[in-house]
Amino acid sequence: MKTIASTDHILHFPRAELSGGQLIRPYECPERWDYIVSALAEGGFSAPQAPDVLDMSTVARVHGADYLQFLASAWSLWEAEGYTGEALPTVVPARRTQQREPEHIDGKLGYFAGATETAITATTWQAAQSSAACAQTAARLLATGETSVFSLCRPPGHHAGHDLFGGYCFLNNAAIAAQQLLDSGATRVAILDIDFHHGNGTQDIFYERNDVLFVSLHGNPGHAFPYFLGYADETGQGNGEGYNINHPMLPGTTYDAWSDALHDSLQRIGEYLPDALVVSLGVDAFERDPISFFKLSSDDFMRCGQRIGQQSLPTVFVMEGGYAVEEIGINTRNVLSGFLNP
Ligand code: 6XA
Ligand code: ZN
Repeated sequence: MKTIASTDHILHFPRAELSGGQLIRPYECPERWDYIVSALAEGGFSAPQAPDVLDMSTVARVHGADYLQFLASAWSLWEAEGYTGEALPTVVPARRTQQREPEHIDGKLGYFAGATETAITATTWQAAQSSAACAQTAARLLATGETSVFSLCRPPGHHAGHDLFGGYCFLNNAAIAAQQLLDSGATRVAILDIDFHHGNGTQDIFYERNDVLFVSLHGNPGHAFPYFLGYADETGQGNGEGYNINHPMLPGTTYDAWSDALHDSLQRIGEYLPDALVVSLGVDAFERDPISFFKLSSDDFMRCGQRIGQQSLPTVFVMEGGYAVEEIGINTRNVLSGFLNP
């Protein structure tokens, strides 16, 4: 299995995340990438390959033009205001307010914010584009004959909606991979999101479409980020009705219950007869993850990978979350190794 990764990930390294009322060093940190690269090398995986240059036309099919323009210009507008800190949203369009994009950068940040913990820095946009390029290159490789590819994306993507950033995400890498597979000839693509958090951005992007089936296993939104999407009764809309499946689960969920949801998810994916599968691969369902509440062990990630591998679908893995940093490499590798040895 090839790995696509970009050293540009280091260009996104904000100093601050707003968490528990404090500005802390972000959980989503550059060394996550290093631990994964090391664990893959130790496991005999081939060295990561750099991505091709990002083709924005695919990105523009999953994100709004106004949003892409915002991401590209946010830092210069922020600097022009004379601000010296990192760009964080402080005011959002709440209920019963206008949904119009303001002129001022503080207003724009809130308008495009899906959550307010995530900072934009001078070089965040470059890192986000290179991360998306990894997903796009992985999808192209799958379309030209590879049977599985791992896209080591950083920053992650599954909270990035059609026109929303937050939850450490800017461009939706999994959605871009799925769109690239469609653009390369696939008729139907399934996305399986096994990150602990609901993939609200991915759901948002494909909610009214039936060419992408979105299936997510995650912490119940009543108890877990992103809080405002991810319930089981969100099943899609219009053409997309029936093509969105959520499996929210409660605090303390172990592999027994979690794997029932995985089994159901893969059965539904099998019935959809997709040409390819994109896995949003977060490993924050891990029992020692600092910000999550599922109880999967490192061995469980191997079993999970095996179960996905039994589907025998051409598969792109796209890295999402996972914050038990010293164990992120082994847990990620276990999913991929399990997949290769189902
Ligand atoms: C912010 C929590 C962001 C969760 C990010 C994540 N308080 N998403 O891992 O999958
Ligand atoms: Zn997560």
